[in-house]
This record gives sequence, C-alpha cells and structure tokens, in this order.
Amino acid sequence: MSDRSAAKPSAPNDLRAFWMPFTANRQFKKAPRMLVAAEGMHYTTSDGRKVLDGTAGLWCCNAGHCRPLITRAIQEQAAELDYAPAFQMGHPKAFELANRLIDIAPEAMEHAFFCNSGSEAVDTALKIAIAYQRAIGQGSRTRLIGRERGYHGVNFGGISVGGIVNNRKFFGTLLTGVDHLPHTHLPGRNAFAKGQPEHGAELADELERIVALHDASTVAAVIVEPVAGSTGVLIPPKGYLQRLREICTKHGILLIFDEVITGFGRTGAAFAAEKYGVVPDMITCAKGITNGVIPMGAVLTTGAIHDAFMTGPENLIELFHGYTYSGTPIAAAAGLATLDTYREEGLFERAAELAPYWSEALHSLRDCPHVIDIRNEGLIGAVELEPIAGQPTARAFQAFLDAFEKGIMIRTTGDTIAMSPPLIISKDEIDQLVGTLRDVLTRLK
Ligand code: PXG
Repeated sequence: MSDRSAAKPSAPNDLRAFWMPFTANRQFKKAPRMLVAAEGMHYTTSDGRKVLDGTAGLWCCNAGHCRPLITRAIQEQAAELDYAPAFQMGHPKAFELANRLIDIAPEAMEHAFFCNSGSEAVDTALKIAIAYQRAIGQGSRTRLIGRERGYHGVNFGGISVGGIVNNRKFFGTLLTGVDHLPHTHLPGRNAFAKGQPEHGAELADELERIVALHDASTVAAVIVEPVAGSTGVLIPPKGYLQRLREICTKHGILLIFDEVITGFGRTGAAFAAEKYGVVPDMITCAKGITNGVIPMGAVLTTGAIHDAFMTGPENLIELFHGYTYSGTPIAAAAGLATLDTYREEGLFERAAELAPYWSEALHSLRDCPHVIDIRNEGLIGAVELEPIAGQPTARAFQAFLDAFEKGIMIRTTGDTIAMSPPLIISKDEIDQLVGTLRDVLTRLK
C-alpha cells in the first residue's frame, strides 16, 4: 500500500481522483467553480467572491446557510451520542423527529420511516407499497406507475418509475412491471401561466387507460412529484392532482407524492399536499428535512399502511428494510433544529407571503431575448429558453456560467433555468437575482 501511495502522491489541488456526480467532469476540472464558505443567502467562492444563492444549494437549504441552531445541534450531538445502532435499538431524537414531522404533515400521515436521501426515500416507498398490498391480501398488485419526465432519484426503483431518458437509458432494463403517465408540460396552451396552469387536468385520466390495460388488480401504486422539479419545473394543472387521487382511490391504488423538493415550505406550505389540498397515502421527503446539512430522507405513511404490517407475532420484524443510517442521531438532531428554525422564523408562511412578489419579478423577464416560457409556484421559478439549433442545453448552461460570474447561483436543466432560493430571501435579493438574470439573458447569444 505504501509503495502505491508513494508512486501516486496526492496533491491538495489535484482534482483527478474525485469522480463528480451529475457533472461534466472534464469541463469542470478545466475551469473549476469552488465554493469554500456560506452564510445566510450567500456562498463564498475560492477567489473570495460572494454569490447569491438562487437555488438553496440543490433545493435543500431552505433556511439559508450555516444557521446557528442547526450548526450547534450537530456539534452537540456529535459530542454526546455520535451513533446508535438503527436496528433493534433506538435513541430519543429519532422518535422526536418522527413526531415533529407528523405534526407538520397532512393529518392522514401518522408514521415516518427514515433513510438518507431522496433516492432512498423513493425506493423505500415503492417497496412499502408493494409489501403493503401483499400484507392486505392484494399480492397481485405489484405494478408501479410513474410519469414521463418524472425524477425520483437515481436508484433502480426511482429511475424505473422516473421518466428522464438520460437517467434511464444507460442502465439496462430497470424494474419490470412499470408504466408511465404522460407528463403535464403543455407549452402551447399554458405558456407564461402564473402558478397552476389552467389546462391539462384531463391528463390524469390517462391513469384510467393504463389501469384498464393492466387491470387494477395488478397495480400497487402511482408516484408523482406534485411539482416536477428536475425536469424543468412543471406546475400541476388545476384539478390534475385531485383527479389522480380520485382514480387511485377508486381502484385501490396507493398514491405517493414525491415531495423531496416540494417539502418544507418550498410551495408556501409545509408540503405540497397541503398546498393543493390533496392527501396522498405516502410522502417521500429529504433535502429540507435537515436544511440539506446532513443527509437524511423519510417516507411518511398513513396509519392504515403502517398498521397493515403490525400483525403476526410481536417478536418478528415487520418490514425487512432499513439502513445503517436510518435516523442516525446527528441527522435527527439536525432535523429537529431545522424544524425549530422553520417554525421560529415562520419560514413556510414567509414563502407564501413572498410568492406573489416572486411571481411578478420572474414574469417581468418575459420580454427578455430567448425566453419562451416562465413558470412559478411558491418560491420556485423557471425560465425556459429557446434552445440554440442543434445544441440543446448550451444556451441555458452559458446563462448559468455567466450568472455565476455576475454573482448569482442558478440551476439549469435542459434549456430551462430553475430557481428555488432559500425561504429567507428578501425582496431586495429577489430584485438582485432577477435583475442579474435579466442582464445575463440580454447579453446571451
Ligand atoms: N425525488 C425528487 C422529486 C427529487 O427532486 C430525488 C428524489 C432524489 O434525491 P437525492 O437526495 O437522492 O438526490 C430528488 C432530487 C435539480 C436537482 O437541480 C434536483 C434533485 C437533486 C439534484 C439536483 O433539479 N432532486
């Protein structure tokens, strides 16, 4: 070993070893963008510039950065109880966090199962759905239905029900027994809608067609993002989610809302389920659960789902699923401090209050060059650009690079610019974000 390391000395500025996720590695390493510190609404770059965070990291730092309560909770927990076995043992904060999550979730949610990411939450929920159907004597219900353009993380279950082609096509045949609803992007009919678009509720009726094809007795669950994020921010048409709920209920199919980005205030309510008044059977969440600071995810379930497993001899494990780091003490401490921060600062309400200002600011970009659509909900925004002919994604990525140079952090997916600032953003900072973006778009080729 020592021989090998002597032959390959590593230098602090050597970027080769780290294979970066969802990144153009070779391009990045030629011109790295390094963040070295953060506070509140801002990142600091390695060359000492302050950058306004227009994306809450990756849709996760909903309370902004380096928040003292959260930092302290993690430090203290690390010193008091660093780790406790997650199986057949407990520690108080995991129970407390489960209760606190249930308190802010829609009333029907009664239990929380912990994991470490959105991807794990999704695969956990899909497994619970299939196992639940079996537990209630519906073992033939094994099919899962997702949606075109859906993003449900990167594990095999999630990419199978997901609908983003590049996340699927390289990875073989995926899960069997999966079907997909059509996506809800109707640019011809809904362009520049503010909040929920008028058209498209009827797309939920496609579920009837899919169920008729496979027969309801083979379908376990439907999973959708209430607001689709990674695919470019698609807001649900008015009435669409209600219709999905009705059809699922009618056919005994579980409805899973993937709230990994919509959870924790992003839409102006604790969860999008509350915002849209539609109650699913399970909610997957992650990201904002710990303000993005410590990896954590959770699946929230109804009492009926949980209770279906609580049969049989009491000495037997009811669900053969879990992770070494399910509800680890430091994550639970971070989660509790995060929920305290959200509550003390009224951040979900703040997001709702700022939403109209955010909407007007974003839609003021409508006259900028290349802009073909603008979409928004809560503190989520998207500006879709006309792609350069023959070079999809290039125009939006150039906007991202220029914006970073000019001191704002945005995200791009395809030719859509997505924004999801921390919920602590001020009106002045919204003006700065949108003003800088106007400048960028105006100069863009
Ligand atoms: N479900 C949804 C709805 C998500 O948005 C995941 C699951 C997976 O979460 P993990 O924690 O496994 O990454 C996500 C993640 C973006 C972006 O810019 C979105 C995500 C992740 C990274 C970037 O749109 N969403």
